Amino acid sequence: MHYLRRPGWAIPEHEATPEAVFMDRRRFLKGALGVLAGGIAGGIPLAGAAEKTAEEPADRTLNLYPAKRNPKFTLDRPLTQESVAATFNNFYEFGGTKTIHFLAQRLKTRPWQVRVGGLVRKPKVYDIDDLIRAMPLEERLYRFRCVEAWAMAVPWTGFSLSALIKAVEPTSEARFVKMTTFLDRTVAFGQLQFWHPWPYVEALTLDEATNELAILVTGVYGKPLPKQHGAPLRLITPWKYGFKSIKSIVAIEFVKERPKTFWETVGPSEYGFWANVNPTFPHPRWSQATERLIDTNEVRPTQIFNGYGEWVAKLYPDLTSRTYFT
Ligand SMILES: Nc1nc2c(c(=O)[nH]1)N[C@H]1C(S)=C(S)[C@@H](COP(=O)(O)O)O[C@H]1N2
Ligand SMILES: [Mo]
Repeated sequence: MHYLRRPGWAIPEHEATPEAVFMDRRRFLKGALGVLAGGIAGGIPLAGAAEKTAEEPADRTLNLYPAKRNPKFTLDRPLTQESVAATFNNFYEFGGTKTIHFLAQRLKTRPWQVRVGGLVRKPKVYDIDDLIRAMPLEERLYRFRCVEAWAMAVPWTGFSLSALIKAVEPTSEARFVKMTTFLDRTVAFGQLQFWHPWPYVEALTLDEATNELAILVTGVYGKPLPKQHGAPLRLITPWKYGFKSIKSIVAIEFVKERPKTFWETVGPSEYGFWANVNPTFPHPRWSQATERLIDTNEVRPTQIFNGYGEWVAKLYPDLTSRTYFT
């Protein structure tokens, strides 16, 4: 999902052109200038950003890691090297390349609130640490598959999304769960790209959201989640392409109508709502038959539902329908 000039255009990582890199640098400069201008207008010295980070309150969940591993979820491949997973990321808020881990450190993840509302009986604004402490944390080894045909295997720490859903009691009208990422252009320079539909939004049907596999993730490799992985709270739906796994969530809303998601707005024929992994339905511009492991470069055949059909195939009665797999 790299961009050329026009919105809605994306190319896989292995086809990235020098132009894409150039555009990225330009965006970065634009972002830096924006922050500079903001700093001057506000009379804030440029060191302000660094001072802000230093003020970040303590994370009150540190003693919860490492969480107990759930033995039910096993892998068919080695875990991805932690250092590779932490330095090869997609987080467009911080830029369109894979190396945004240093820029993501600008995000302040404490204090942090998550607003849970919409069609529920018990809406609530959670402080992130209260939420994490109230939920049953566990570790799960999951495969992860990006629509760009790279893959990894990671020990996530988190809790089942259904535990939170139960706590807020959706009404019978609720059919979709909509999730939204933070919006702060002074921190995330990528959000200065006015042609993108910020903030990042994702959604699941209520059936998908209450499936056992869907988890809200707060940590990885036995530690709290690094910012580039979407701290302090991100979704993981391992049977779907990675773009569904929305990062740094600030709102979870129960709605009646299917929400329009960020990538669906950018390119509906390339990054659709369902986005279930399937080797037999190619992306319009590349094959999905195989995937490349990001640390070893090993190429493996892609599995339908990323190998999680046992849990989720029942949610999609028509397996021949391309709709479910774009
Ligand atoms: N808010 C937000 N969430 C996001 C993205 C993003 O750009 N912004 N990228 C998605 C994509 S395309 C992928 S593959 C995964 C990458 O997760 P990782 O960097 O932790 O491996 O995050 C997903 N969640
Ligand atoms: Mo992705």
